[in-house]
Amino acid sequence: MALEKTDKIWMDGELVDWDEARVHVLTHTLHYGSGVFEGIRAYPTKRGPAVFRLTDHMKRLHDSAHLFMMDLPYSVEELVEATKATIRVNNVESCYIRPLAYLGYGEMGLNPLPCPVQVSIAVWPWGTYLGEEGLKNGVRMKVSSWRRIDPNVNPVAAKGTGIYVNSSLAKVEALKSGYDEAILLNSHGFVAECTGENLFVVKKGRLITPPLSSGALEGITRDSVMTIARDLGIEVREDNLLRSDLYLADEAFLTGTAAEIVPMRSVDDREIGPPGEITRKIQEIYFATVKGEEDRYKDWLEYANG
Ligand code: PPE
Repeated sequence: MALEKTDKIWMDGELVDWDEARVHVLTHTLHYGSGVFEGIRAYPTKRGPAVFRLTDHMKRLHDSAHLFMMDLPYSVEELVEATKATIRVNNVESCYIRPLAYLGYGEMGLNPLPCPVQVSIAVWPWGTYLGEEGLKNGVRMKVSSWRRIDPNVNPVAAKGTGIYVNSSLAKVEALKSGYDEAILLNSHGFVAECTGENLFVVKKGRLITPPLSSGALEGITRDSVMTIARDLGIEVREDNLLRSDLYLADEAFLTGTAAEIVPMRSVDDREIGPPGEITRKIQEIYFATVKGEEDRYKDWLEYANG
């Protein structure tokens, strides 16, 4: 998925030309993975581009920074306004939004505390993450041989750049083995999540997702899906899952900002089958919600022009 350029990237309060948005090779985060980031999407609506749960994402960026003892020089409100301004100046109808807070040039060595904290926000059009075909008919999953990072190795509640080496290893392993995406178990052997998505299974009409104590990120799409499902009268539980629970699921799907809501067609070659009724219903409401077509969830949208 080659990046589609837009005009400007927000860097520390300035709107910089896309091709000029550079950092020094001795940037601390490039060496030690000491950054935090977010992934957000804006969708086209009748009132222009609407960012889905923008404030919640920027709060999570602040929480991630807090876990790494990084003092962000911008408040949640300032980051929200900067994001809207970046969308406006680039004139995009819909886009993926990537805020990044990183430790810049100035100090080296493992103590990050003296480094300057810098922030950038880039936006670009980004199509379906796991493909149109996957969104419609489901993806093939593989349980990874890599374990999800233990919460006492890294604070997994943080979207920390360095933590994603774990996800990338699992992703590459799955792709090279002919699958679309990986599922990571934690060090206790329970299911945690996918490389950049949370996961849900449907069993006997109930929705089950691993608890945060599994090491899964507290996904904003995960939270939205739990709300939508409960409003539909579907019981939702956070429970530890074994890999066999995946194989025996009636339905299963993954959730994330980039991936959106994608059915799982099989796990380790055990067929789950075509997307089921609950999966399709939740997908339908989610896509209507992000486009501003669901009154019930209109508070989740933050308009770039308003
Ligand atoms: N788990 C992980 C590890 C994760 O990275 C994400 C988001 C999620 C769960 C779902 O969280 P949420 O987006 O709040 O529902 N992954 C982001 C990065 C993906 C990437 O390719 O980079 C995203 O979806 O934007």
